[in-house]
Amino acid sequence: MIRGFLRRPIVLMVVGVAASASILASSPSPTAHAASTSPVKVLAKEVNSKYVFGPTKVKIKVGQTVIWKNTTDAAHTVTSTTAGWTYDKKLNLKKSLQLTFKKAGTFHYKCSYHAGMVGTVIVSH
Ligand SMILES: [Cu+2]
Repeated sequence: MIRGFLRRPIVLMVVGVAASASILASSPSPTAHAASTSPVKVLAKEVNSKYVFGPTKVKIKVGQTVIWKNTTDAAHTVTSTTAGWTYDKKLNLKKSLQLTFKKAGTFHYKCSYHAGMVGTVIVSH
C-alpha cells in the first residue's frame, strides 16, 4: 500500500525531466553566440563643424547588425558606393537605421548630402 503510493510521483518526475531535456535540446543558439552578434552602433555626428560617421570603419560578423544613429541637427543618408550592394536610406533627425549584413565583404557607403561623409562596414565569417 505505501510502496504503491510512493512509486507514482517518482515516475511522474522522470517523465518531467525527460520532457524538459528535449525542450533544451531543441532551443536556439546559446548565450555566447548571441553576444557575438549584438548590434554595432555608428553615429552620424558633428566633429569640427563637419558631419562624419563614427566610427568610420566597423568590423562585424555575418549576421550582425549595424545601427546608424543620427545625433546631429541635419538629415543624412546611408548610401552604398559598393558594387553589388544596393542600399540607399534616409537617416532623418533623431532617427536610426538598422541593417543586418548577411554576406561577408567590405561595404563602403556615403551620405548623399555631405561630401566626405563616408564609412565602411567589414563583414567576416
Ligand atoms: Cu550627411
